[in-house]
Amino acid sequence: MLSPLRVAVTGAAGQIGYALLFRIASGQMFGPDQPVILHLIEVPVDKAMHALEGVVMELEDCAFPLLAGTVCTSDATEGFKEVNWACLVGSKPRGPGMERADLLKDNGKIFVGQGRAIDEHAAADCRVAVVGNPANTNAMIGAAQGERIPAERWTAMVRLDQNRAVGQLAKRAGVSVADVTDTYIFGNHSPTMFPAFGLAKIGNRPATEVLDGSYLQGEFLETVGKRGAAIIAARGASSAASAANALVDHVRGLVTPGKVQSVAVKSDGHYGFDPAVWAGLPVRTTETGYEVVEGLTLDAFAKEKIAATNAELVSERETVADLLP
Ligand code: NAX
Repeated sequence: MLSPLRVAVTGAAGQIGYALLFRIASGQMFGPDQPVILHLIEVPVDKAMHALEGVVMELEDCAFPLLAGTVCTSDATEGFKEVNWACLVGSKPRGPGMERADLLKDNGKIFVGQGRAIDEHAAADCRVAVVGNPANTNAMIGAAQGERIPAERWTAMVRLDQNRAVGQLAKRAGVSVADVTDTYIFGNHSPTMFPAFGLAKIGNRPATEVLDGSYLQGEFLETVGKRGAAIIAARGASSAASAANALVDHVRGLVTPGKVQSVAVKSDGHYGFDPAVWAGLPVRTTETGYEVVEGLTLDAFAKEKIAATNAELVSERETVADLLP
């Protein structure tokens, strides 16, 4: 029997948390033989902590054989103590009339505190997956607080955008999602992100041969870029099950050597991104970590889109400059 992994989830009583925890506890994130201890972290507000008690009751009622324990807390030191993975889902939603700069700064402060707590208290092998928005910049802020945990262990989630792109391409081409490959997201998790359809393949053929260029440059990009808003308009609440599913894919991919997927990581200048920003890039998992897939050919249209999403990431970095050491 493997010894349990400690997995922290912030925002554990939120929508995504509710769709996520049961999948981690059932073994879908770390595999069918890997026990887990869940560290459930919420804000120190009675309503949230009370809701969390209910979630823990439901976890108990699932009698998951792999769930070796739960820790419920609003204290970051206790929450991140000895964790091997930290899934940072919780963040402050944008309120009415709130400027984007204020949202960046308010959430940035959360990630300063959590970045420090992870660096001080997590296990030496800790890896971090940021979901809470603005996810790329939050990951950059969290990583910047660290002295012990290397910055490349901080990732942010763009896998939902990748899954959305794959779903749209398959639907349009009338094929199974399994026939759509090489679909990568470049840049920010925001409407500026670029699903690089020029690299995608459908049934082993370039997507650009299978589907119309005007669809790919127009409706496809618009649908994927605005999917989150479309779900809010239809459901009255933001994506939760698909976001939790994407996080399971993101982490599962990062612990499975040889997997290639879109992950927001410190760009180090790949594909023309500013070296200091966290950008969605195609990433291959290795035995010890991951490497950015290099050498993919991008056309002038793709380069223009990447320059635009890079500019947004650079401007987010400038907005939160006072939170960076
Ligand atoms: P909810 O508002 O349902 O839940 C968020 C939870 O986080 C709340 O229970 C809140 O009390 C808690 N929380 C807030 N600050 C916290 C802190 N400092 N420590 C611990 N817990 C804290 O939101 P939900 O729908 O679950 O979405 C969570 C985040 O995911 C949002 O920021 C959202 O924008 C982001 N998303 C990111 C996606 C991505 O692809 N990267 C897609 C889905 C989602 O929109």
